[in-house]
Amino acid sequence: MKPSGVPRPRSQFRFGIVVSLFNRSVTSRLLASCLDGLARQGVKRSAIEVVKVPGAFEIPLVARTMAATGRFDAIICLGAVIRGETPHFDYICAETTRGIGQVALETGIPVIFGVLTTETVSQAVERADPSTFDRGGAAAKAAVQMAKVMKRFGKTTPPKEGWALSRRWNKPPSGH
Ligand code: INI
Repeated sequence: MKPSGVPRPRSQFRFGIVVSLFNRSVTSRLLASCLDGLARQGVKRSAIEVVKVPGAFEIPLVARTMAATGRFDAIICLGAVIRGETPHFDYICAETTRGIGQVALETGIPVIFGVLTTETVSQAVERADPSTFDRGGAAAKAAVQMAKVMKRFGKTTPPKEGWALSRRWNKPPSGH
């Protein structure tokens, strides 16, 4: 066991965070605890880029754009979709979930799903609260874990279609 008080080694990983502003009182908590979680794992603030978007529906496009830069080892998506009186909730949830999953598969970059989908505001607040469910902190942990997992495989062969999006796969082999 490491003696307490010994600082963790600095992480070399870089992370992109896309956070939606809709239900901002909840998403700002998610963002704060996610940044906290990354810091606790040795990630410098300068290794994190945060981009804000209007709502959860806009997250996948920005996540894909960030992933395609090749600058990040993982992208973390944070948002809060809370059921209202209309079926809007179901459409937003379905599109956001599908889009976020698609970004990871298309680019080969891990994309973390930190979007809350709840019935009520109080459920969302509880999930964002670092002293209870701490979904922001959990997203940070998952991002570091996935960055490590994918590093094990190095640069893998991209499929014929799909990963062409990512600059990471488009770099010429070294020596060329
Ligand atoms: N966006 C959210 O992030 N959460 C919600 O709960 C929500 N609701 O309920 O409507 C929501 N809607 C906005 C949507 O994500 C888009 O920003 C908007 O439709 C513009 O494209």
